[in-house]
Amino acid sequence: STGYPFASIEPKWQAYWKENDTFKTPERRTTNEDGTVTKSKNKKKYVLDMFPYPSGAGLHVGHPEGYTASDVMSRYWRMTSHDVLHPIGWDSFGLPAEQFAIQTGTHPEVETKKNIANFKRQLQMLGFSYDWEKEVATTDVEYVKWTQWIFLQLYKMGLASQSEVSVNWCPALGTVLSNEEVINGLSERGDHPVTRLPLRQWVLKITEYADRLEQGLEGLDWPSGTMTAQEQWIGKSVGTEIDFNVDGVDDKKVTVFTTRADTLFGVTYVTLAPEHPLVSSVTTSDQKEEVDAYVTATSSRSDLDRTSSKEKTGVFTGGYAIHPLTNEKVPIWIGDYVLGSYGTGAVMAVPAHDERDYEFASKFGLEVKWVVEPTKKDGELSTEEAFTKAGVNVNSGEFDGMKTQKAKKAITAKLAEISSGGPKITYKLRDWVFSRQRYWGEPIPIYFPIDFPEGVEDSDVDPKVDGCEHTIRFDKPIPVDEADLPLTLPEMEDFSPGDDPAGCLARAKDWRYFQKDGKWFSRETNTMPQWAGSCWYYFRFLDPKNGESAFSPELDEDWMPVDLYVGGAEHAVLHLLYARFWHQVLYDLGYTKHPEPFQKLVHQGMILGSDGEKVRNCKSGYHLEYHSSCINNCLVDSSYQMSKSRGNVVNPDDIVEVHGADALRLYEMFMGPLEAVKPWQTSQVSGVVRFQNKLFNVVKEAAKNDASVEMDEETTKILHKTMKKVTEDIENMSFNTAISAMMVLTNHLTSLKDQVPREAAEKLTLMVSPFAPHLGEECWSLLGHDDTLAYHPWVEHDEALCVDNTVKMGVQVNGKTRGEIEIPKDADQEGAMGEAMKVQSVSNQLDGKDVKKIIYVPGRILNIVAK
Ligand code: ANZ
Repeated sequence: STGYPFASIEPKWQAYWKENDTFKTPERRTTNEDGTVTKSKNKKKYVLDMFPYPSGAGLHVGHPEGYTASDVMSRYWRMTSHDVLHPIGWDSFGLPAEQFAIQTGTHPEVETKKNIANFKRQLQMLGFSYDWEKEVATTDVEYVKWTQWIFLQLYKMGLASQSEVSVNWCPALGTVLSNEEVINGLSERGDHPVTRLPLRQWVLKITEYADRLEQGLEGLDWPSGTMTAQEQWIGKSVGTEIDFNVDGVDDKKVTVFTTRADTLFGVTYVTLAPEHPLVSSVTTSDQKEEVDAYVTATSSRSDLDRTSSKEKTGVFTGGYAIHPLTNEKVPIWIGDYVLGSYGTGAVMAVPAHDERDYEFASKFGLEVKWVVEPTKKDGELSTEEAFTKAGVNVNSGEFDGMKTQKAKKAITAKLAEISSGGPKITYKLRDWVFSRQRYWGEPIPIYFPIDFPEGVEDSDVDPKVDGCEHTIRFDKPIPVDEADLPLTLPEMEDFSPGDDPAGCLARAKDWRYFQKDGKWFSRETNTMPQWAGSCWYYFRFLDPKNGESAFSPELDEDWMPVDLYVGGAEHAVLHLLYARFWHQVLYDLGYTKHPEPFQKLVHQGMILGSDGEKVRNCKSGYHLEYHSSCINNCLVDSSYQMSKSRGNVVNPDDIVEVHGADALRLYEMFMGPLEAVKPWQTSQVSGVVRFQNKLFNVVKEAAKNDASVEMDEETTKILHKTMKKVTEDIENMSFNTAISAMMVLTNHLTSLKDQVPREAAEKLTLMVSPFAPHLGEECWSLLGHDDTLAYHPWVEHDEALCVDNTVKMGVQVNGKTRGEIEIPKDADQEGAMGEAMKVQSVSNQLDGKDVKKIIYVPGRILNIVAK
């Protein structure tokens, strides 16, 4: 058998698809001559890949894994009468291009364009069935325009505002980083030191959508791990708010948030976060020095640090709070285990029933009051540690004897009755800090008036000139007129952030300062984070050339929501949360009819290298956590994440050059279940190459035959079983098992030598085509078709031909297996023995012996006892 000449065949079909617009997205509605509209009768599938960041390194073998999976589904759905939208584009703003620009002086746009061209070449080389007419890049001026337009909608809804935020400022990178981007006080990218700094920032009020973001998850077909991660990120907490008056300070009260109102009688002190606004009013003069020192000492610690350190720290303020039900005085402390940004920034401390409070109280010798006891079946109360489980109330006055749930309700109701509190829902979710002090992002379309000293006229001054005294009125933001969008970036030579936290655009004075109706204004110099562009690209794919609006309502109706979204789990939590937030806002504004953007979500598992950074050390800790079930798998354990520094990155270009695109696609789908973490083994690519060659040769044999070569019974059965299995497996996105089934069929057809029936070869060709589309088209044409198979109806099996009416069973002689027989399922003992005696190894054993007993359970056991 000869090898399959992929090197000439693959480019040929790629050119064919391009020339014939094979993968042009079908119109879902057409306007007839009489003005009526006809809608497509087909079902639709919107198949979306998480679009790549076009890095300088080009595609990584991890990219084609997800892209092949979505391509298989797109191709399969086209063959099963669906209208398919399968677009791709570029998430092309971001730090690396900017860093490269700073180092080399090349404009980030130049580098970005070059990288996009390379990525595009690679994706086309892999034969993905994208509709390239839909291509968009988040850096396209026309795209930026609509990203800015969405920002303005958020602004008009009151969902975008400025605030002084204590941010993670990284001087080396010259930018603010999110909490997730800071690990142990260092930037995730580059390991530079990070400090806390108050900075004016644009903030998007995602918290106003917390409840919707949580509710909306219901009904989505997403991996449970990602669902849980989103839920945890949103962190809905149902509890009670309780007011404590402050002793001797009449107009002030400390409000706490608790999920354990039932433990109210166990409160022995109250703890404020060091940044709590009441700290100075409750602190007595004796304690002031100590309190001030503590507040300063803790101000640089991150929330993560504060909550994760075992050793509790704190100071007494000297002040007291009044218990709302007992009127007892309890001391007010400050402790940094209480976060300023969660709940109310204050807690009622119940050391008997909360571990953190217990540790704190033990350290500072504070009182512990037990107010919940275990129910009888749960055993005795131990006073050696906090009892944090539910139980029965004691020492709680009228609430004694109530079980935890009931006590929570009763105490909350009582507090509401006396106007000292009530039920409250709190979220862990924080508002989204949306400003970046960088060049390579979308300018935020806002400007501010400028004040000059008394008596100075705008016409007399120029704020661009050094030394021109002026004040920018950040408190009076003005949105750019929608008609003036896009607001483009200025040309600059030096893209480095510098040490001005206002960002490098602050130096682009000709861009920043402008006059309108004789008045001077200053533009916002912050840009949007990279997340912005990826929040709505799936909408723009519907309608990438629309100059009038971001996308048309008809196309939204025709194609949304995304039916299948494929991408890595790494970015999942934040990207999906941010995108869903924007989507819900656009939904509220009536721009989309669909409340959620992504109906089904699938993550491809990471592909590991055979050398390099161990997955266990994965910095984000994410893979360890997310794939905890895989970590015990020895393959994963001895494999490593691919990284440039370890030199174990497999480049798709190299694989394609040696084995072809289809081999790479087949290998990536054959490696194992799509979602599993899998090690790359270049040596195993030869397995799928052999399959590809065999399949090609089988088809060549069949192509020589006419209808006189008929399907024998065995071939018919194998074929139908394979068609059933491959169809079901694709539906379940179980691609590796689909490929195995095709391998079995191919081996069988190979054994028929030159007697391969055309029917079998055609069906096999259709089945393999979503996986290996070039091979599929080539075989299809060899079989005499002069049209693409991309829209040919998918194979259909006959259920009756798929059931097995024979069974294979082992034959034992005196309890030892000696051979195997295949007999009809309902064969009787005589029939089974007849077959067994034909098996040489069985008859040899029985030679010269008397059969004493036969144990036969149809389909299960045939044991012959002989002496
Ligand atoms: C009293 C109490 C008694 C509590 C008890 C727990 C057990 P989640 O589920 O995370 O919402 N808490 C409230 N605000 C806090 C803050 N800003 N920083 C740190 N801790 C805070 O947990 C809510 C619980 O976390 C609240 O209930 C409060 O402690 C604490 F036996 O109040 B609890």
